[in-house]
Amino acid sequence: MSEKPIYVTRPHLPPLSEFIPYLESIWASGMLSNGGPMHRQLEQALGDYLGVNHVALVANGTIGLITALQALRISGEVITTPYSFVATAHALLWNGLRPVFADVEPGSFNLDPMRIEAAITPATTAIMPVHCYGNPCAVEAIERIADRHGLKVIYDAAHAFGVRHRGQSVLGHGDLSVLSFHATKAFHTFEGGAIVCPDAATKSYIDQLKNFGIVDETTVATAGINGKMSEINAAFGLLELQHIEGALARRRAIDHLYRELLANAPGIVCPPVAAGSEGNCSYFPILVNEQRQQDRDALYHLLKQHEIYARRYFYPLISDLPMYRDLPSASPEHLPEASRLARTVLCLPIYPALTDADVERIAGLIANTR
Ligand code: T4K
Repeated sequence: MSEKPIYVTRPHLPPLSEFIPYLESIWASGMLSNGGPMHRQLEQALGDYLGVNHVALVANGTIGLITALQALRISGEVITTPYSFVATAHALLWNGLRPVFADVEPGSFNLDPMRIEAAITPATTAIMPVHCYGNPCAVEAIERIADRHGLKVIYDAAHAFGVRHRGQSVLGHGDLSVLSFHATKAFHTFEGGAIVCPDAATKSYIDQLKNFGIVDETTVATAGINGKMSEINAAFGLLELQHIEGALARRRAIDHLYRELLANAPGIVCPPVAAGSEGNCSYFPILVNEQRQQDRDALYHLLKQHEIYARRYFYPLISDLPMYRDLPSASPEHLPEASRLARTVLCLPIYPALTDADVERIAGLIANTR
């Protein structure tokens, strides 16, 4: 039996002593929020690290998505994926938009460009794809479709911190990309997120939107929201950024070890990241296929009996949830690939503190059962 429970993820936490000087600095400045020094420094540092020019920090990824949709004044229908975390589609409902679900491509977990194009109607104004598990979407094909039909593209890049595609940050694609810095993410600020903007004017508008629409003491230009990141979260992000290379390297080593140990496990497929891309190993999804006698759910429960809490990300599909399932695009027949993934994918634990012995035990349980 297990020595200790193993969760799908655990946040990376640097030594507490390293955070104290940041707290002292916040105490000394008396600035706790509203774009203080930590906030400004983290925006700059993230831009440098990620290789993007304009980063607007937000309180979390969900408010980032909601704000991004507001910033581009999206209306009507938005084509999106059912194979994601609920926040993707909820952000559309919170803007009074109609989600239109299109199926994902076999192999990539991401929206299928052909299905996107087939879903366009006169009411479509935008596409909201997700770089699922940090695997880049077919960004070039999506861009061509968007250009052809005059659509905006907002990437839900919640999983895509540091992901590169053809040597460049994947966050440079689309009109806006939205990151999540939730505790469960490869880079985190406890809660947090960011909107990657193409230019200074867009960032400045988003900064206004996330601060109630305030321009100055007497001017409120637009009906904004409170989507600001606090100084404490931003300070933690600055510290975390100093440790990110080590944390990502450990993730890569775990990813590599799982692939080696599961290479010959019958009925288990470890999908590779798309060719020409560098992922961030923020998730380790496996596909459990019919060559295994027991299905995905049986494996999930078997691991659970050993206090290994793998997760069925993303089951149920968003399109099967009560607030979406009556949409015409939500029918399972329309979404065969996403439905298959929701039945067969299991995300195994992956996080920097996971030891090789933990990985060997998890992989052993999978490989030695049928
Ligand atoms: N778009 C996409 C594609 C997303 O995946 C997400 C978030 C968003 C948008 C929205 O971004 P945010 O608004 O969250 O910034 C978790 C996260 O809460 C969520 O952020 C994430 N996606 C989603 C994929 O996973 P749950 O419901 O699975 O979380 P929970 O509480 O079950 O945590 C998972 C495991 O992590 C636990 O078993 C234990 C461990 N854990 C968790 C937390 C919070 C810790 O060890 N420490 C912690 O502090 O949603």
